[in-house]
Amino acid sequence: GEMHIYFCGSIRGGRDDVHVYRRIVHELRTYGTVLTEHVSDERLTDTGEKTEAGDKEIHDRDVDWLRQSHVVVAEVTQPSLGVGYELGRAVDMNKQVLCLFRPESGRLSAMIRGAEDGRRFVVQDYSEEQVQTVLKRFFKDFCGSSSSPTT
Ligand code: 6IA
Repeated sequence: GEMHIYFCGSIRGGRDDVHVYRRIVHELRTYGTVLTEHVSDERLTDTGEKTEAGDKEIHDRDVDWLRQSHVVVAEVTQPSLGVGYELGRAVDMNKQVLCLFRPESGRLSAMIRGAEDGRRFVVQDYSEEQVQTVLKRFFKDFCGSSSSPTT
């Protein structure tokens, strides 16, 4: 069936990179259903003008989506407690994980860089122009041939 992709990006950790999230989510849609498209919604701000649900509902729904996902893709450049939490839960659920990091902005947490095992947990340094290329390689190498673009 359709591949379910859980995308993680900073919300209350800061929205500086939302344009990068948009680019990634746009590309991810060619591989399957993105369960968390709102993360790349420019109208969703870190100050919370667009709160339709309480924090417990947000948490429980997100963990549920995480459970239903086949692959987790996280943009980890902007540090976010929520993204770190989601990645920890994803590892515990034995999900296939890709972390995308733009090294120009500093050093990645040892708990993310150090979780890399070259198989289930992949950390990829990249720059914005490489989004399409790195995703293509990741889905080919780590998500099997059945998960090539469906366009
Ligand atoms: O700690 P952060 O807020 O930066 O955590 C971001 C991560 O947690 C994202 O990858 C999301 O999957 C999840 N998350 C955090 N907040 C929300 C949210 N609304 N809706 C959906 N997912 C979320 C937050 C309310 C907003 C008005 C501030």
